[in-house]
Amino acid sequence: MKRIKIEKILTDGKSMLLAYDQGLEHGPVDFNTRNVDPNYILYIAMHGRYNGLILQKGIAEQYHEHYHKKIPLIVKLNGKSNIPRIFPIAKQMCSVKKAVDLGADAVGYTVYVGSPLEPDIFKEFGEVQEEAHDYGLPVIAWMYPRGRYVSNDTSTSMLAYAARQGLELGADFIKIKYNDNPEEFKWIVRCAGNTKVMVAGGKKIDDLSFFTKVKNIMGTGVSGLAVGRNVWQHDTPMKVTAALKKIIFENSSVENALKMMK
Ligand code: FBP
Repeated sequence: MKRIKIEKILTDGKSMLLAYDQGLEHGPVDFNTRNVDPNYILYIAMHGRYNGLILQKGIAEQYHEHYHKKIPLIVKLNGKSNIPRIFPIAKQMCSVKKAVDLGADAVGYTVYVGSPLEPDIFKEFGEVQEEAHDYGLPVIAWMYPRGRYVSNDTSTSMLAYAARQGLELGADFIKIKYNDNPEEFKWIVRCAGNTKVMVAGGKKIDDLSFFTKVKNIMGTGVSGLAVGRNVWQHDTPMKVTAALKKIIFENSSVENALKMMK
């Protein structure tokens, strides 16, 4: 079996990734005149020394010369927009080979847990996972419960099932949403077994709430955070980045993180 190079997106077993695939998922509604420019995000990712930047193929290609070899790259292989209200499914749009050509250090794929199209999603994810592993590339699975059979996408039982599916499907990392309950989240992390858990940032919230959330999350045994809007929608993204790093990698307190924002 080929060795999977997970260390490329980890620092001492922990990780902080910057996600910038929202333009496809949500449209430009998340952006302002600064963060609509991919160069602004590349600056934050590189100068903030993130463990990786998550991009769709288009931005990865168009801005390649600006970031190549300066920041680990995670290429998202599937995605969807929020315009058609169809069954939740995001088909593969970028091949693993293309991601390798772009210099990817890992690939990402969204699995809509509970979707009526789950069998097709599992099949495609299985192919992507095997191909990526043939190249030694780690696979990050966005395990997002969604669709008419999912009544609560952040309940502990649903997230625990999603985490377990990530392990069973062969993801090296899963990216999941938080249930706002650190004690119960520990069970979710246990369900993921040796698959490492990263938590999604979510909608932009105030500094105290966000740092408290991250501090609580880091106490549950996760590997880290894959954050987007709470960093690049912030007025001072480099300060948030520095404060987040203190919490994630140095176990710093929320109070210390807040002081760094002054
Ligand atoms: P945020 O930190 O901005 O929430 O990004 C996390 C993320 O998983 C993105 O990678 C993705 O574009 C988005 O959330 C999808 O969110 P949803 O499917 O809930 O709209």
